Amino acid sequence: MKTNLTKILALLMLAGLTIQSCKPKNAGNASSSGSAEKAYVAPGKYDEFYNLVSGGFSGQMSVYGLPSGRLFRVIPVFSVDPEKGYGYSEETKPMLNTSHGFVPWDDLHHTELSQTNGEVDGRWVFGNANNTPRVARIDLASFKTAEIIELPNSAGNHSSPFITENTEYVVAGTRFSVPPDNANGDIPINTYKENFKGYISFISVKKESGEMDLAFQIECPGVNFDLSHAGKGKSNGWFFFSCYNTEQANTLLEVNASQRDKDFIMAVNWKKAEEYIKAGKAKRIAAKYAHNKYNEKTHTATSEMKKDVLVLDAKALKDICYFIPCPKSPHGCDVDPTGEYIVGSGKLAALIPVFSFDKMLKAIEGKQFDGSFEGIPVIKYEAALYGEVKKPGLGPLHTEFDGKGNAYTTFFVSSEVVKWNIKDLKVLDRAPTYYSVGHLCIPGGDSKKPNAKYLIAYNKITKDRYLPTGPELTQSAQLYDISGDKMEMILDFPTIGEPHYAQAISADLIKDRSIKFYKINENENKYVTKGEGQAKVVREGNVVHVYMTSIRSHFAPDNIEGIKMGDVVYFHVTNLEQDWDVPHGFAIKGATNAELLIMPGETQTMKWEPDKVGIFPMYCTDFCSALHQEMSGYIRVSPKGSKVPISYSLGKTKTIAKN
Ligand code: CUK
Ligand code: CUA
Repeated sequence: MKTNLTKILALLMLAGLTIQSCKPKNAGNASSSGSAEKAYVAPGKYDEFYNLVSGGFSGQMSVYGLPSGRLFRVIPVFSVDPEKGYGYSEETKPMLNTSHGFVPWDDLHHTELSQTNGEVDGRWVFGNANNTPRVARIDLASFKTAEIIELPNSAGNHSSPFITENTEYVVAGTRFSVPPDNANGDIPINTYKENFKGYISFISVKKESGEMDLAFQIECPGVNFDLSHAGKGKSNGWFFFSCYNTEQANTLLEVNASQRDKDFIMAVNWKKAEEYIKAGKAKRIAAKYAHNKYNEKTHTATSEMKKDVLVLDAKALKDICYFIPCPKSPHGCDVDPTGEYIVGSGKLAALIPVFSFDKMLKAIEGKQFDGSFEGIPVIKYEAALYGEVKKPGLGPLHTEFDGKGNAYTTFFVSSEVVKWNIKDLKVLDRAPTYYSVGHLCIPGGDSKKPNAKYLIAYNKITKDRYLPTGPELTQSAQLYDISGDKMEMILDFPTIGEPHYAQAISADLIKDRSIKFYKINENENKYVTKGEGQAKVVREGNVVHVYMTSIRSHFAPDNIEGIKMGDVVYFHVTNLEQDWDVPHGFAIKGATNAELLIMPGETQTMKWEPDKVGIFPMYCTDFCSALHQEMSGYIRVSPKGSKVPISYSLGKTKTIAKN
C-alpha cells in the first residue's frame, strides 16, 4: 500500500539522489588546528591503525595509515597493475582467469577482515568483484592476493564478502538476478518474474590455510541483493541480506524498483542450511567457475575450472529463508556487536528501522507472517521491529557501531554522519561530511569488539574540498575522532578509485606477521635460478627460456644473442637478494605487457615476442643501489632462419648453448 505522501517523499528523495545531494549548512568548515594535531603522525612515527579501503572501479584495495591518512600500498586484486606486474607476469596471469577467460578489470566494493570469535584477527582481508562475480582473499602477511574464486549463477556480486564470526564462510549475494547458468538464458528480458533467480553463495574458508571453496548456494526469488552482514553472538548461525527491486522490474529501475513502500531484509538460517546439506537435500548442479590460487612457494598462480555446485532451494525447504519488510529500497544491512539488533537503511526512507533478533525468532515460532513472497514467508513488520529512529536524516546508507551502545549511520542526501543510541533510538550527534557520504568504517565496527577511537567517512563527491584537477573531482575520506561524546573531524585525505566499504585494524595485529622476504632455498618455481652459476638460456623450438638472476647491480646473463624473429622468449627472473625491501625490476624495450617487480627470493616471468631485428636493451626498474643505472643488458634479435647460435654472457665468459 502506498500513500500519496510517501509517493511525493520518494520522488523528492529520488531527485536528491540522482541530481545532487544537499550541502550541509556549515559546509566549508575546516577542522581547527588543535584537531589537526590529533591526526599528525610525526616523521619516523607509526600509525596506530591500518585502513583497508576498497578502490571501487579501480578494482584494487588500498592501505592507509590512521590517523595520518598516509597511503602505504595499493594491493592489486581484480585489476592488472603495471606497477607490480600483477596480471602481466606469467605467474600472476592465472589470478585473473574466469569462466569468461582473462578479465583484467573489476569493481571492488567491500572489504572484510577475517575474524576469530567475532573479533578481527589480522590474518586475511576479503574483497568482492562486483562485475564478474568473484571473491578474493588477501594475505595480510604478504599484502598480496592469495586466492580468487568465481561465483556461478550470479551477476553483480554486491552483497559480499561478508563473513561469519569465525570466518567459517564468506557470503555473497547476487545483485542482479538472472536465469541460473544451467537454464536456457535465451529468453525475453521481461520474463524476469518467471525466469530470473537470486543466488546467494556460501564460500567455506579453511581454518589454518584460509583456502576457499564454494560450499553451497541457495536459490532465492529474483530480486536484487544489496548488502549483508552475519549474525553474531546470539544471532550467530543467521545471515541478513538487504533486498531491493522486490517489484521484480527489469527496466527503469529508478522508478519501477521504487514502487513498494517496503522491500525486504532476508534472514537466512545458515546453520539450518548446513543441516540440509548434510541430509542430502542439496542438488549438485552443473556450473563453470574459476578457482585461482597463488602459491607462495612456487610464486605461481594456478587456475582450476570447477564444474558443479551444491544448490539448496529456499522455496522448497521453507525454513531457511525469511523476509522481513524494510522501508524503502534498503541498502546497508548491519548487525550490532551483541547480535540482537539488525539495522536496515532504506535509501528512500525517512527513518531507520531497527529489528530485534529475539523478536524475529519469536515471530517465526509463532508464525506471525504476512503471507509470503515467491514462496518465502514474510514476517510481520511490527513482529520483528524493535523500533524506528525517527527523522535521522536523508538517504541513510550504512551503519557501524562503537561497542558502547551507539550506532553511526551515513546519510548520502543530507551529507552527514549521525550518531544514535541503539537502546532508546535517540539521535545523539550529527557531523557534516563533504559530501555525499557512502560507507563509513570504525576499526572493528562490524565485529563483536569495535575499537572506537576513529570513524572514517568515504565520500562520493568532494566539491569545494580540493582544487580542480581536471573534469573529475578527487575522491575522499574524512577522519573523525569519536572517542568523546561528540564527533570531531580531524582530517581529510584523498583516496584511490571510489571508496566503498573499508575495514580498519590495529597495527599491532599485523606488524609482526609481515613476510620480510622469500627464502631462496624454498623457492619452488619451475624456472627458478638459485645462483648466477645456474643462469642459462635454453631454446626449445621457437620458444626460448631465459633463466636469469638479479642481484645488486647486474642481471646474469646480461648479454644474450641468438634470439630470432618468430621466437617467444620467457625471461624467468629470480631475485637472489635475501634482504628486506630489495626488489629488482625487469623491463625490455617494446614489451607489450608491463615491467616485472620481483621481490627478494622470488621468481617472476615476462613473456616477450620481439617484433624487429636489432638490439634491445633491458634494465632494472627499481632504484636498487648506487649503481642501479648500470643494472642493464642487451638482447640481440636476428632474422628468422639466421645461423646466430644462442649464446649468453655476463662479463667476459661467453657460453654458446648446445641446443
Ligand atoms: S555500496 Cu558503495 S556506498 Cu557498493 Cu557498499 Cu553503499
Ligand atoms: Cu636492481 Cu635497480
